[in-house]
Amino acid sequence: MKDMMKMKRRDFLLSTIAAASAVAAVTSSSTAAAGDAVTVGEIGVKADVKDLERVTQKLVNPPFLPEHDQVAKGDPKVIQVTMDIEEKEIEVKPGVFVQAMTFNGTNPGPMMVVHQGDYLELTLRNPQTNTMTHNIDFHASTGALGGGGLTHVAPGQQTILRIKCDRAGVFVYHCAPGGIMIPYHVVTGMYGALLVLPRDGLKDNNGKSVTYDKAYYIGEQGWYIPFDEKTGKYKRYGSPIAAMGDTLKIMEGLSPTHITFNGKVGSLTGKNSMTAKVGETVLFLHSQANEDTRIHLIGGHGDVVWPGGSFANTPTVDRETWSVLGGEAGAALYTFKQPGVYAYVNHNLIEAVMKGALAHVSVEGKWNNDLMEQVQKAAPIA
Ligand SMILES: [Cu+2]
Repeated sequence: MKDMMKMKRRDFLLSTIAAASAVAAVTSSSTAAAGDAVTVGEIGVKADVKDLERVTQKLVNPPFLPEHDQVAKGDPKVIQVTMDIEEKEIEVKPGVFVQAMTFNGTNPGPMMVVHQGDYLELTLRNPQTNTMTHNIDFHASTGALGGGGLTHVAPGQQTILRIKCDRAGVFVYHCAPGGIMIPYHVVTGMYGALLVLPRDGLKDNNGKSVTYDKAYYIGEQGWYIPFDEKTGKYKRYGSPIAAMGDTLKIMEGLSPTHITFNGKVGSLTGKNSMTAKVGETVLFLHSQANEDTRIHLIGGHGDVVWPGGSFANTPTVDRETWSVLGGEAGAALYTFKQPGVYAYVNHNLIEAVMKGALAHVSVEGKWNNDLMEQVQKAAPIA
């Protein structure tokens, strides 16, 4: 009881210090707004965003994630990233081309990784060589259409946006320049994801800490590519503007002509397969910015799955298939128990096998006969 009283008095003192510091932080900087005050450290003292440590994150191409700690080290930081918008032609399947719009030249755009409480500061550049105005809407952020209202950049311009990452989960970001350009830019490839890890790392359904040996980011994309009945081939265009009229007509049918994992049919199969070893735990991050999907690891499971990619909710366990809605990202953890090639699919199998939504995980290790054994090879019926 006495200890409790002591704690209460201590908390009261600290909160008084915090409030005083917050005022000092705001008044000491003519440029800082009240919202710039941030809680750092265990004692809850307020500091200014400009006083936080700044770290530059080097973005990498999916399916890989930038170097990161699973458990945060120290106080919240400002994580600085730079992305260049690239309008480019992508061959989504041999002989099938699309005038894609991309963040940093890849579909999906790169995964960014921060911890809850960190700030993400993005420099978004739209090079003069592009033809369109773009912007970015972070589903992880709060306000101004996810930042979309503050980030329009015409060719030749750049903008800097800072967001507070106050929710833990994995979230889509996408271009949303306005009107019909919103779906057009998204279904021509312009989206990616942001992973906001809890500061103390991931937890399972019992609140027990879980870690991963490796993580992969799979971005699913529905493409709407006009077909030319005369030539019997998919049409090819010189620019996103030239492709727009025909593409919008296909989009109205709501049925993608092609669906890819990471930009191209086969970008994660064969020699490009994801890899793991028996005993390794893999975090699969999957995003879809427009259409609903359902993910299944053929021959494996989702040991721990965070529906909607939210780490604030209790995860589900032992899943056979898990859904990722259009406009969200999901996270699933699996420890491999058998070697071999696993197919990681959108389990609408038409979309997987006929449209392209399929990847492979190649797993090395020793076969466990207890889990599965071929008791008799195919032979004539006795
Ligand atoms: Cu755009």
